[in-house]
Amino acid sequence: CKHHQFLKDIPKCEHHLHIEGSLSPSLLFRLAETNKITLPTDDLSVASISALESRYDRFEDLNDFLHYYYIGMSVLITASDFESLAYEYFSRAHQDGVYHAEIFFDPQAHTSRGIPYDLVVSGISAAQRRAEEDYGLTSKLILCFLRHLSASEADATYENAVALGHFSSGMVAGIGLDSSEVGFPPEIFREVFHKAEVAGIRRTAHAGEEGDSTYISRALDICKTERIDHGIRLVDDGDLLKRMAQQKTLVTVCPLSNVRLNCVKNISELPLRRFLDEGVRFSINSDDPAYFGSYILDNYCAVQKAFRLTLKDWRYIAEGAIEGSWCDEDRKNVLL
Ligand code: ES4
Ligand code: ZN
Repeated sequence: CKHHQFLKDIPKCEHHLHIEGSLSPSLLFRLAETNKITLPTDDLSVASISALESRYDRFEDLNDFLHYYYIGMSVLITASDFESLAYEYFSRAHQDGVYHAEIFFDPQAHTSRGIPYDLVVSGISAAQRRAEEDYGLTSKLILCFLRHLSASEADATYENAVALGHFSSGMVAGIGLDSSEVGFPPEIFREVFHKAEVAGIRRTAHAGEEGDSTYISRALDICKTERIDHGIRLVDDGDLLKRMAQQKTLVTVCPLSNVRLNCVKNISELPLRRFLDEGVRFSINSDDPAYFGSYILDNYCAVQKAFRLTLKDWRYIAEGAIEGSWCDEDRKNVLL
């Protein structure tokens, strides 16, 4: 776009990125071959990169996407596979001007197919260390619970991470909640979120992507989340919007994801102007870049094209993203 270089040069923090959603079709087919994984022929008989990309171009909604997302990640077997996946993401993010990334991972999507939890974390951690050495890109890991699974399965996943010392060591910085939203409200997971709060562990949840604004208020009030992922339905509750502005709760918006999954028809329908005017802090993110065909800078460009923001607006967005990050104050001061 016309402002490409300006937008590229903005020091970015990414807060809403599913590492499994950065599995490119080329890495997917490469790992399927090395690991001798037979992909289900009815869905992934689209055995070419371009055929798969064109299927990805036609997601109907969140669940239609998730179907492909869970099949895709079945090629991830070894710690080195997870390291390749994450390092590929960090390299691309670095090119787009990302200085700090807080990335989600879905342990239950791996343990349920026999891949040990600590193998997943050790692979991703290795990539995190290399990205910091090679690019100076700092990162945090956020463990997400799959909301279509039970509260007790979430609890077992949480306790396993606690037992391995992953939260106390900082190897995992926080917890999140993702997968199918409607019908799986946040309060199902109130107990595990409460435990995390008591233990001083950071908390976020996907809310108000396809679900209505009460999914947002329930995540905040019942699960005591410190952030809201997506949160685009926030505009349906003006009081809640004002409260979030006052409390500086960060909303991690994913514009092109919302278009791809038909949450909105056009980016211009997103409430970003309202957020700016009312002082709601938000960051702009890619969500599942390999599935939506767009990385973080594409999202920045799409927002600029739709909203024609000013330098002042961009400064406000960039600062909000740094201030809303879960890195320490020293790192924030370097970025600010
Ligand atoms: C997701 Cl866009 C989105 N929403 C909910 N859960 C997810 N998992 C991966 N991407
Ligand atoms: Zn997401």
